[in-house]
Amino acid sequence: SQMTTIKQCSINISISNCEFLTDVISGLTQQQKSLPCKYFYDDKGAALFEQITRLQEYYVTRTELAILERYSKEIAQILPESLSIIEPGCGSGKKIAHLLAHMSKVKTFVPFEISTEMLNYSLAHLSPLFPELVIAPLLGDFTDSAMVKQLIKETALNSQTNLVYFPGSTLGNFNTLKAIEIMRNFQHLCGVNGYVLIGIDLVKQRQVLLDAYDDKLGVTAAFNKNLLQRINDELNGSFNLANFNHESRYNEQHNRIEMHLVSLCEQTVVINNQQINFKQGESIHTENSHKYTLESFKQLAAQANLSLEQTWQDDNNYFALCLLRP
Ligand code: AVJ
Repeated sequence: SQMTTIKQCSINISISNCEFLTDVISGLTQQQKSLPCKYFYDDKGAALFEQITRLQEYYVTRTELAILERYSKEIAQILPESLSIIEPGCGSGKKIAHLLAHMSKVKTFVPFEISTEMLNYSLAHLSPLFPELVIAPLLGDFTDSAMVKQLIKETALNSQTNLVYFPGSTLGNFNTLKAIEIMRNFQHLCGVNGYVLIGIDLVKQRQVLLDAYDDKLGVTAAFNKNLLQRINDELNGSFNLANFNHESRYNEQHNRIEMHLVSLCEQTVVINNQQINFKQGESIHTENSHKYTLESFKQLAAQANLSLEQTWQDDNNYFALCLLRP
């Protein structure tokens, strides 16, 4: 509850960091220590992720962009004339520019973001690029189903024909149940005649996956460890980053890449006056990135009442853009 959350915060940590602190302490006091991957993206983390997208080993971003560049005309032809695009978690609005450049039919763009700052940024960045486009920002958390229902009620978004665009294989960060819930939210958002376009990363050779999340230059390691730095900076943490090793692991059972931070020694870390003990070799699980087959994704989507209409892939079958309809 609100009361307990506030009580846990010491005076030198701002109230806005309470949720971060609560999540960190709760994650680090589990049997398998974990931290939510959504906290990777502070300014430093976002910049490191940008660097990741340009790495040799990280095929994800460039492959999706190539698919988009190659097939966006074809995709545009399938879609109806007067269309609004909703992008949940659009961030700075950089990705949508690629799609919009090929889709002259799009009348309205709805950036859907939890951060006001990012919404303002995307507005400022996109409006000069697309002066004709109506930009109608939506403030909220697309993973929160109650909030999405409320927003639909208030805006009547679902009475028009929308394309919900969710690129980057971000869906892969969520466990199966949450991924279904999120796709249900998309199904509600797009309207009965609408569309959902999702980018998914496909199952492939294990080593390709392991390397994509553990690059030679160590950028992904820095990205992973930056989470500990953020805890130090914002929550009075005492992590010594040199005492942890970045690891990418492939979990065969769940078809996912996991990122871990492995403690190199027995150590105690203090976070906001709370002690956390580590054994040597004990890990903090920091991220899941689920990989799909077209079949497994089709079944996942079906559970969200979405049917897979068409897919577009690269020549290596590394990545797929999937068009779904209610
Ligand atoms: C932004 C969630 C798509 O899982 O591939 C990249 C994040 N983590 N390298 C992914 C990430 C480590 C990325 N997503």
